[in-house]
Amino acid sequence: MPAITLTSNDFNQQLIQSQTIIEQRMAEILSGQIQHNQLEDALRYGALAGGKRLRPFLMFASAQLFNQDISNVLETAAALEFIHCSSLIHDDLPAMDDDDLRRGQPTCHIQFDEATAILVGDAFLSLAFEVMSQDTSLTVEKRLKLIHQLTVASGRYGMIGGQMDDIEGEKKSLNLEQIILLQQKKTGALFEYACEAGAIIGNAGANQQQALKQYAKHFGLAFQITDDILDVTGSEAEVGKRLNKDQEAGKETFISLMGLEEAKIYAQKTINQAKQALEIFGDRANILCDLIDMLNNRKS
Ligand code: GRG
Repeated sequence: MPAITLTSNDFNQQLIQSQTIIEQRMAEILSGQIQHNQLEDALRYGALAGGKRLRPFLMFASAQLFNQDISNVLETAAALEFIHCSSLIHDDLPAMDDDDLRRGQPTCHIQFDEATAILVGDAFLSLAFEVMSQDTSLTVEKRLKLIHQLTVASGRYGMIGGQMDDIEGEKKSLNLEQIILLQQKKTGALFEYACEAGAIIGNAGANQQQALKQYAKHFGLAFQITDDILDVTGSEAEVGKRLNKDQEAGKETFISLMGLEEAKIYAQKTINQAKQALEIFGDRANILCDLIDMLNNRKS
């Protein structure tokens, strides 16, 4: 695979460049299937219809700290994004959040049907590990470690476990500590994996790995707080819909627990802690600092 680097010094340009690189690779992987049937159409629909591609960007930026070319992490980043896509498709199902729209488009089960959406989510999960197991640019040891860590991050100890905690949380009232733990599993685990994978591929030392882990933990928390803030400060139509949904489900959020103003302060404090964790990397970590700053100003 030819060398690929993020070339622009402008952060927004780098983000766009990274989105283009990952989407091209995901499209290539999906076009490798020659049959055109409903599953294939739905896979492309679920993977290639927008999204900020934050997790691949985190992985690229982490790997670049260790002078790794993006081509070395591209397959792992695509696999992670496929798992993220699978989680969104399953999360939108009637048995879960029961959403009709995702990124402004009909959700997978609305566009196709429920059975197809379940199978698409399952297929993305398998595809992720198919892609990683075939990544011959990495040693077998690294591949196995990356695959193992992704099973942990996405499975019962991570994202899926967090989703279950979230569903069970609807029946009881959770405190701040419990909400943080739940979100760390449900949403944070994949962000943490993105940074961890960059460090594994880049042969990071123990203190560098630890620094990135701390950054990623704070990134996940800041992401969730700002997501909750967005629910009450975003466009009116979306706000009404999302707030009612959370209220109906009886879910606690950072806003319900601490109020909007406190949540904003907490988000900023978390962002600052994330940046402090990266101090050992000096200016080389600017791109990761810019990314977490972006969370405060995001519109989606
Ligand atoms: C995949 C087997 C399998 C199970 C899925 C449904 C589920 C188990 C987990 C839900 C996990 C989930 C949806 C967490 C929420 C994460 C979140 C806030 C997603 C939004 O992330 P963004 O903003 O999305 O990065 P975009 O649209 O930019 O990609």
